[in-house]
Amino acid sequence: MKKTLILLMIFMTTLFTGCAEDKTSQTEKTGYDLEIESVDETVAEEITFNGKNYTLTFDDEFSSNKMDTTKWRYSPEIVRQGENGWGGWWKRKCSSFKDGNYISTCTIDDKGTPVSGAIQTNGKFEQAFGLYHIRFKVEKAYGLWYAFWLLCENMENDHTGDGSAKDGAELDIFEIVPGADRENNLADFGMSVHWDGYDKEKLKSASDFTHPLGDDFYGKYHEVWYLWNKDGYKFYMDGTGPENLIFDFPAEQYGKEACEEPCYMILSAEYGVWGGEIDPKMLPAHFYVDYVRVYSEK
Ligand SMILES: [Ca+2]
Ligand SMILES: [Ca+2]
Repeated sequence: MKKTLILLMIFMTTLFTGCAEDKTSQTEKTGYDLEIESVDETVAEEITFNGKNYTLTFDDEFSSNKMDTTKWRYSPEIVRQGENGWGGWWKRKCSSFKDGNYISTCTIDDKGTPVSGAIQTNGKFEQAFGLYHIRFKVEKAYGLWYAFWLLCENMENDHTGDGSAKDGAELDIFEIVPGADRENNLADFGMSVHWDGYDKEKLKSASDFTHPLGDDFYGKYHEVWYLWNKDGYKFYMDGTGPENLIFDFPAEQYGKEACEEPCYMILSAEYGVWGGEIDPKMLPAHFYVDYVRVYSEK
């Protein structure tokens, strides 16, 4: 009886505060180790990655309990619902900075709207090419997807539709969609390139979603290295050896030529049909980011 009351109180608290954190209810619900980890290390200004030298150009270890506004801004608070229910329900209150992590909280607010946090670096940090290194973990939840992506400002502009990504692209470093294949209990997990602008007549896209994720992926930190150069885009996970190269997009196959325009970074969670039907019992769910480090080839 007492336990029921406590759980009810926790539920009420969550219901009325929208994005409030509650470790107790989360741990009971998901069984994950919800300890937030932050590696506390000195970040080298110069590194070598697969035989090439790189210089650090951006680093956020998220070590203060607030957003570093010299690096990030909140993504616009929009309810964006396009065809097929695709969209983002980004709310500032669903972004938090705690225990050395950025946290995007995905939940249903007190009006019944699915909401999530997103931050981005436009106007603060934009770079063409480079090595992007992130340490993160996510929780299993249906109805949504988590993403780390790069976007050129000019994707919204009119493009010639020349078939080349050289003049701007959206580079989705990863998207994780826990509810995409509920029948087999697998998450869609992949990398994409979109180019020639968002005009439907001209937009071109290429993706690789051949590496679905099982339950062992959730609740644990993973590291990704994304290498973008004139040859194309390479994605390494949990190591940087050849065996860790999960997605390899040669430029000639994925946009004819590699994007040469500067892009800004976005950390986000979104809802849409791709994620399957929302299961409120799986919310709140979180996207934790321990750090984002970006390098430029010397
Ligand atoms: Ca950290
Ligand atoms: Ca183009």
